[in-house]
Amino acid sequence: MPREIITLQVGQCGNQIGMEFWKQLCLEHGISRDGILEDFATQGGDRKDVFFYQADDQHYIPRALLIDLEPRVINGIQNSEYRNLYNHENIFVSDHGGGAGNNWASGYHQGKGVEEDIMDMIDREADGSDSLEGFVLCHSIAGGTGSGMGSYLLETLNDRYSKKLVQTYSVFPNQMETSDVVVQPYNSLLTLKRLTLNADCVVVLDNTALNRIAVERLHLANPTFAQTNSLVSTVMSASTTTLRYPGYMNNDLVGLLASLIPTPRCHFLMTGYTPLTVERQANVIRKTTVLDVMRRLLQTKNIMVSSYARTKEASQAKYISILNIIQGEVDPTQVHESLQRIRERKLVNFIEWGPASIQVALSRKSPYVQTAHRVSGLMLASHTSIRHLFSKCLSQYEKLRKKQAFLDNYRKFPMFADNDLSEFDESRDIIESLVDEYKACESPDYIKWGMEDPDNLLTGEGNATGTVDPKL
Ligand SMILES: Nc1nc2c(ncn2[C@@H]2O[C@H](COP(=O)(O)OP(=O)(O)OP(=O)(O)O)[C@@H](O)[C@H]2O)c(=O)[nH]1
Ligand SMILES: [Mg+2]
Repeated sequence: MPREIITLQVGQCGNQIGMEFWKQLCLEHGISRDGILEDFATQGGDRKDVFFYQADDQHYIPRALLIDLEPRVINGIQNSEYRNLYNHENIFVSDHGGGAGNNWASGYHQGKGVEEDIMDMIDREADGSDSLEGFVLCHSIAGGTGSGMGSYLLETLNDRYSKKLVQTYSVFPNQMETSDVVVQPYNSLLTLKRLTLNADCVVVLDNTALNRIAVERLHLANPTFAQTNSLVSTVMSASTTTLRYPGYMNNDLVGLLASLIPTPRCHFLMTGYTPLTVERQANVIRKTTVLDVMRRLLQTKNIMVSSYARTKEASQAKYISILNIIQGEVDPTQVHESLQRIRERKLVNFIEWGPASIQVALSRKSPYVQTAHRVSGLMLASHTSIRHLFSKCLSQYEKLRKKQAFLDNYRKFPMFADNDLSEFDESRDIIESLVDEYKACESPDYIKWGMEDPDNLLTGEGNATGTVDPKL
């Protein structure tokens, strides 16, 4: 029985990374740009129905909604070679086409205005699946549409599909670039509240780290979005391989996430991938073994989140969980030996209140995509150093808020009318509590955290009693 997943790509970034993801999935499953199964790809064995459905004429169609408040990016997709891939009924571009102008409040408010149209599309897709597992949202947290409208959609999905999983691929802004959106700290903070309260799992894609990896690891002087997005699509497709190539474990998203997220609020994941290559770049061929791959996945330089590993405080940081998805020609005994070696060398610092083990899923590789490497690996991990990324968002927010900068843009919308800025304060409190919870995870007493101090039980769902979200 398929456990279908519906993807919502919202805003410029959401649609651009979504597009790359579908390109990669088409390649891996032997589906042409028009959605037609290639002659060489008919022997099957893979599960296309999780992410695609078939039209009456057997075309494969992505279970994807393309949503934006301005037409440019979606027009680009509709004029590209992939224009016949998507279901045109699943494309939503706002009538006025003006976007949300990097304003979360505008995106949120406009989201509310078009809720009915979008929910009709979502309900139609949901009705078209046999056993819907959940939703994946692709967006950036810094602009207006992906962040604000994305936030509104997260709240609505939580309400309407409360039993379904919601996972996001959330792009965090580049902290090194001053030219990026000036009000991004406001937009990020308000979105982070929804990612904390209304998502079951957030895969953090950090433009700061993606850029650094492109420069340092791939030797690209000025990486373009197309290049960093190819890193993103590699991660997105690798993290879904166990769902698309069924094996003996992690065949559905619930199973995949349950082992990574032991307590519901600490559901932000970091990723790492090796060996990395970018399209059209000459491949450096080297011998890859399982141990090499697993070792490299643990190196901070390969992690796609800026984890501030060089600060003193970071030495306290610990892994809460690790899942390595290894693809290629692998003998399970090599996995066993590699894990033993990593344990002996004490290469991983785990939390003390849970099972301190790296989980490994061996997954098949697409027979239609040639790679130069024998073995490749993706790491999905929950690590307490992610709190530094949230602290950074908080401190940037405080700076801007202290100056009362740019608040008028927000006051124009109902949520902030009459100078009511309590939404900002509430979001700040929730993120502060999230940072505290990750810090508490570093202590062996975490299980007791939040029990004595009622302030830490902001929502009643995020306590640390060791219970797993009932959905997981
Ligand atoms: N990695 C990556 N980041 C992107 C991409 N496009 C935009 N961003 C980042 O996303 C943030 C801006 O958000 P956008 O997605 O452009 O904004 P939007 O959701 O369309 O919202 P508005 O245009 O303000 O209505 C900035 O931090 C950009 O650096 C992309 O294709 N890849
Ligand atoms: Mg936009």
